[in-house]
Amino acid sequence: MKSQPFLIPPPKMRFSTPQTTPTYGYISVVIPTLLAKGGQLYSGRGLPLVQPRQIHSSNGFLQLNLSVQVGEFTVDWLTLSRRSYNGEFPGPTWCIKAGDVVNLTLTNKLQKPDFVSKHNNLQFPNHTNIHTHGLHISGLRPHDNVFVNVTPENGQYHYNYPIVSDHPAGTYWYHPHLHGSVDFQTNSGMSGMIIVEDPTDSTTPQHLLDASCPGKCEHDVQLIFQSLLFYTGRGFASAQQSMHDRLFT
Ligand SMILES: [Cu+2]
Repeated sequence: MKSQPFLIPPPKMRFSTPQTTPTYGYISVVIPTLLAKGGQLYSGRGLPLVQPRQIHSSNGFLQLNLSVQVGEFTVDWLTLSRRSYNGEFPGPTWCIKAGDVVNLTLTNKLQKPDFVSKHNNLQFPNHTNIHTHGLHISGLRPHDNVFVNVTPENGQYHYNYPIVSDHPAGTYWYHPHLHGSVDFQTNSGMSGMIIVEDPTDSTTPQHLLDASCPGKCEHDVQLIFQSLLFYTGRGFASAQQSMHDRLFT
């Protein structure tokens, strides 16, 4: 883990034209995205497709520990440092079933100080929380409450998500939702999939059972499209500049 992902820079670091500033090292690069199953195919540049790590529930529970920390990954000659879940890009996939309970401990290993701006501006790159898309769960604590604020230097929150017994199967999504840093942290790579598996009883048609988890997991390929490398427009680097963030490569 890299030690300090955020620094409030001295005034001379507040650039209006970051592209000309060597300190930030802004670059324009396009690296081919490869889509290949099981990391078997290479184009000669870029990385093979890596399947996100899956964490499966057992006996009706999914016990999860997600740590927000700086991770590094290298594509050819380029090494990127990004805020991440457990140093993984993307975060691990939660594989659950209807009727399960998800117990998630979110720990924030980023550091102080944090950049503060006006309400509705980009701010708080090192504060975080977590939010899910697609799950039919409560928005109250300790469930999916987006007003939870997990502070840097080991702030922690224990989320609890009871998944109803008739929850639809599907592929869903999680990402941070602290107002001010949602875009920035999500663009950094902090997101992942939630798979509610098909029920294996008679409510699922055989042709689906033949092509999906839990019986035929080898037919599932997990894909997330993530804008980790956008260095122009409303991408990671623009947000990074607005938040005076110096974590870069
Ligand atoms: Cu969202």
